[in-house]
Amino acid sequence: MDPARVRPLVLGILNATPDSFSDGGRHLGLDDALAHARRMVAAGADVVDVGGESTRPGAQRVDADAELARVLPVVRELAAEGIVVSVDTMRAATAEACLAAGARMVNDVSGGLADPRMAAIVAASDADYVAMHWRGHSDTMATRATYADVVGEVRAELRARVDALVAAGVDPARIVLDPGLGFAKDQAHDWQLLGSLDRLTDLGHRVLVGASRKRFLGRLLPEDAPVEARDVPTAVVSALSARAGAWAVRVHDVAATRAALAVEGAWSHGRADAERAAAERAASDAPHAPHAGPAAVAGLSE
Ligand code: PMM
Repeated sequence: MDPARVRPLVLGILNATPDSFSDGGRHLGLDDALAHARRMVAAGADVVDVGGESTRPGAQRVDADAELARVLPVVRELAAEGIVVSVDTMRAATAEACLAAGARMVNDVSGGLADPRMAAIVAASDADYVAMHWRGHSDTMATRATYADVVGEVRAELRARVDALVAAGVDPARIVLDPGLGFAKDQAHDWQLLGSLDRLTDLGHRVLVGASRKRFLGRLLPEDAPVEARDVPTAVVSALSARAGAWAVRVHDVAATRAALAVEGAWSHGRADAERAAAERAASDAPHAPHAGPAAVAGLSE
């Protein structure tokens, strides 16, 4: 890992939904949503990811007008304030309207599969596009969590999405890949994907990790732990994702993830500094060291 690398970007989650599993729709009102977004930016979010449709397991779809009415005013206002905004939507029309209102990134949990117009809308913009691994809508995704080799299959299915998006005119440099933790995956699948993140980064695209407050983290905690208790494991996943080469993490608790990323960054720098100091010591010692040519190296001389 390159110690000089920049830390992953932090996307702060703004769910403008009444039924989101993790913030219970507390950010439904426009003023509340804006205030929460500003707090996340103050805590260190690089991007605010605004979504108007819950994708929690079993969730029903909201209609397109309702989704747009939830997200568009939030996107417009935050973008006008100079905040970098991503819109979390599977709908091309919502993406298009939000891009026109100033969103700079489209975060599509379906990777372009839910709406055949999505690729063309993204291709016509200069926005980044997150293509998440997805096998179907939330009401049926649990039944699709069947894999012989989850890492290989997710990798292949993401690669197929990249091929389709590029064929539709999307610049490959703007595509970000996401393993889709919890989407048609059980907890063992989620951990295998996290433990093999290098198999996704080696596809040559930036990788985003969305683990925040998900069920597989809850399983590590006492049964009665509140959902906010998942913020510590989320922050640890953020730090480990940084080490594994993730470009961005998508989280609810921005401050906790920024702290965890600071620890990981300082740790990496500490290691690099120690290695540099050791190399400098070796170099300055070298002229005084006894000659150790090949013949003098024990066991290698004839
Ligand atoms: N997870 C959720 C929603 N959007 N987007 C991306 N790119 N990756 C994810 O893992 C992801 C997502 C579901 O979680 P939420 O209800 O807390 O937003």
